[in-house]
Amino acid sequence: MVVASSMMIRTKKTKAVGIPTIDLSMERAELSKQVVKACEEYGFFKVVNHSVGKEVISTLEEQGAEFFAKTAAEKHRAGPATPFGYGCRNIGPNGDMGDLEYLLLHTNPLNISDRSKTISNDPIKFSCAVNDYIESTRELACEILDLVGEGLRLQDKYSLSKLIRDVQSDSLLRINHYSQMVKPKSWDPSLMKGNSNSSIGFGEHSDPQILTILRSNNVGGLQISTHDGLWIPVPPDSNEFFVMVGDALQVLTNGRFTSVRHRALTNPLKSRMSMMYFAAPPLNWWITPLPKMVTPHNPTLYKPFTWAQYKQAAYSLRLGASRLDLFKLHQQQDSNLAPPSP
Ligand code: GA4
Repeated sequence: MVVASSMMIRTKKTKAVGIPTIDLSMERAELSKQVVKACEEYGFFKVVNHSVGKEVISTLEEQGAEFFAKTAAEKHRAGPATPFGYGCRNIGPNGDMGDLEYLLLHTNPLNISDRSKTISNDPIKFSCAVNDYIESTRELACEILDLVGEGLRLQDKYSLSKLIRDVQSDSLLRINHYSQMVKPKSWDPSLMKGNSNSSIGFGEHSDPQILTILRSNNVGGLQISTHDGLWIPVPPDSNEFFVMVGDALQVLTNGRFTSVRHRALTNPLKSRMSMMYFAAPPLNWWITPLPKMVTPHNPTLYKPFTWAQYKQAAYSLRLGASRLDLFKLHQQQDSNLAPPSP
């Protein structure tokens, strides 16, 4: 079974509301409060005044653009993505498709230097660009997790960032490229209304990890879903980063934060490139609600599981599945969790 790929979007309800924007230079106590509030209300926010260097961003963007400008045959030398390497249209192992091509990399420097040989004609330049970007976005993720630790008044405010600082961390980097659509000869831009010429670039899902740090060029396409199921288009901002709560952070906070469901639509006129750092713990680490988040009034909602077990569940299901339901203590029946059809 295959999910819609070039399907035109007759979108359900969308809503024009402000995306929470958090200025990282503000006073610490207020800052940690705002971070917690945004994680609770949207599971999503934009950060400004971050400390990631402009050059670190532009160097990786150039390397990505250089790769995606290659011929299909050259790009396929870096694939197929199983799950790492170059992928085109296929997302994951269960038949999900999207109008995109991508590079998916493990953040371990040895894996990067190995992969770079099939990705770039100058593998050292490519791996340096990737490693610098990972280092900077990991720091940003740690800073945000420490703010969460402060805002939630955890006994050890570093307990969340420790999960992703470990050298064995299973964090990933993804670069997605959504080409502008090829128009029929008779295509007339004046006929275009709203999103009617867009297709699904990357279908609706939540990220399994703890936190995602996303940056894109100045082309729109990302949409997030609010808790009440409305789609909000996210105005692009190439200088700033967007932060998303992942499934693992939902569990660590015992459901106080909810992972944000999101999707990407293609733009009929411009190509979009996005880069995501997915912050994850080592494979054998346990994901279980933090002690502070469990009280007699708020008993634990999830069974304990290792990150490896959660990944295995994620890869056995479709992209859009509510995979956390499998780990809830009081499970509800959900047709969305059926194993993929053969
Ligand atoms: C979604 C978030 C990340 O992009 C990703 C994706 C992964 C993949 O593309 O290989 C998954 C998807 C993501 C969730 C469910 C599984 C795994 C495709 C898929 C169907 C790299 C990740 O970690 O999970």
